[in-house]
Amino acid sequence: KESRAKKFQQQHMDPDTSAISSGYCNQMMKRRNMTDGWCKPVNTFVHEPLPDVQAVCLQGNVVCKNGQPSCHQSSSRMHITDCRLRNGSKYPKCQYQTMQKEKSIIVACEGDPYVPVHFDASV
Ligand code: U5P
Repeated sequence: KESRAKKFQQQHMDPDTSAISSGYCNQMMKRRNMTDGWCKPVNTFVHEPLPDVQAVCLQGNVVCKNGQPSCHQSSSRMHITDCRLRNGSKYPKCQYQTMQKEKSIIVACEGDPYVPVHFDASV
């Protein structure tokens, strides 16, 4: 079984994309297997190097949305793309809105090495 750390990378890491087009989310949500069996409603991709995102686990400790204490907020803003399922879009035709942002990210971390395993929010 795939580790939670690898799944985080599959669902949320896209360091190397230079230009984001309006079809980015439609393509990426499918390519990264988030439209299998359902349309995942919201998903964020981070366009920063993996070591920079892993380093967030050493940055400000915050409480996660679910109340767990293991979340961390990046001290710098990061380039991200939020994918949001369009109103009325129904599986299997998952249609997403693509929104580029520069925000601080909040991730949950676990393990040894202590690495991101969940994307909680951007602020
Ligand atoms: N999610 C994101 N970015 C956000 C908020 C949520 O990618 O800004 C994804 C995460 O994968 C999260 C899932 O685990 O949506 C469910 O989020 P929530 O409904 O628990 O906030």
